Amino acid sequence: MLRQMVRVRRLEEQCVELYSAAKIRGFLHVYIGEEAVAAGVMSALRADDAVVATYREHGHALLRGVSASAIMAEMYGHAEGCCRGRGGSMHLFDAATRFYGGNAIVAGGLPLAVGLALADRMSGRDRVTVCFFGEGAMAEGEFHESLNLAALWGLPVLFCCENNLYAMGTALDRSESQTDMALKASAYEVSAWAVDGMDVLAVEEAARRAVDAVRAGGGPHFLELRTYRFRAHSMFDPELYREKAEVERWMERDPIALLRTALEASGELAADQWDALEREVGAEMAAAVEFAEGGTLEPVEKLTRFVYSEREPTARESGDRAPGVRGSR
Ligand SMILES: Cc1ncc(C[n+]2csc(CCOP(=O)(O)OP(=O)(O)O)c2C)c(N)n1
Ligand SMILES: [Mg+2]
Repeated sequence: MLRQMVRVRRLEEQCVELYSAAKIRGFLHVYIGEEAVAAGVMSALRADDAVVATYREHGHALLRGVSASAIMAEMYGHAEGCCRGRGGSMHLFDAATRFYGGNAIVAGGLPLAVGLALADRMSGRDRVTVCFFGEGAMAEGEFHESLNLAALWGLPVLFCCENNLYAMGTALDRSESQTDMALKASAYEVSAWAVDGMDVLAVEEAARRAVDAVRAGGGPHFLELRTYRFRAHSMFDPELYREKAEVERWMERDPIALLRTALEASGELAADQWDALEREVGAEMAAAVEFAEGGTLEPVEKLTRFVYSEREPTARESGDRAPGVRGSR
């Protein structure tokens, strides 16, 4: 898990640098400081589970198994990226790892997760769908609709609220009357509890417990991961809404430093092992940048490709539709 968190940190530090060099354009929201959440939760999942995330999702994609190279090429808008350059930073997507985005709409991923879980339930599969979202999403109608239906129908979803205390420049206690997110979720008869989101071991343990309960048919569960973003909301944020001292206080609980220190103290991480880890991750990210640099742009005439599915409808899909309507075209 230490390695996983370092991979996410180094990937995003690289992205910030490339953004400043105008190699990456558009919006860019980094997860720096919050890595323990994705690392802990992902380690509790099976390969056939599904993951839905937000626009702050580079780390989730990487830890789900999308390669750093495919992510970096996507950041560049190149055809070799995981969405052939059509998604960019906010819309990473990869069907092979069941990573369903990358959603730019706040709370937009929640109904998608409920739909994926409903499909699994109807098909009799014991898969779990994990949905990550910020605490800002809990002020949206979609949060309430999704929690209600998931609970009512007992669907296999794990809702993971990444509570970093701010929604862009708005502090949680200035925008929501109930600031205890787990309590708010439990209003829907969903098992919900809060976890220290800077402690990857605590996150992993809670996620494993929750995922096991969901998979065993216990219905939706909810985790409030209490965390903090060390960087600005996006690359266009002058950060006028919080004190530097507050950021520094949270940085003392950097999830990577916490685990590294604990492993060194217990003798499980020697100095040369840390150096090797840094070197290997550095090489992985350098290779990803090189891959992205060597990429190509899709020709303009192909830009509307994939707006509609190119797959032929199956007989069942054709049969299910009204006469004259052909599949998904
Ligand atoms: C429906 C909708 N409303 C507003 C926005 C603009 N917006 C983008 S990010 C954001 C803040 C969301 O905060 P939070 O859910 O806490 O996630 P965080 O960025 O802290 O990870 C807002 C309001 C949007 N993308 N979608
Ligand atoms: Mg937030």
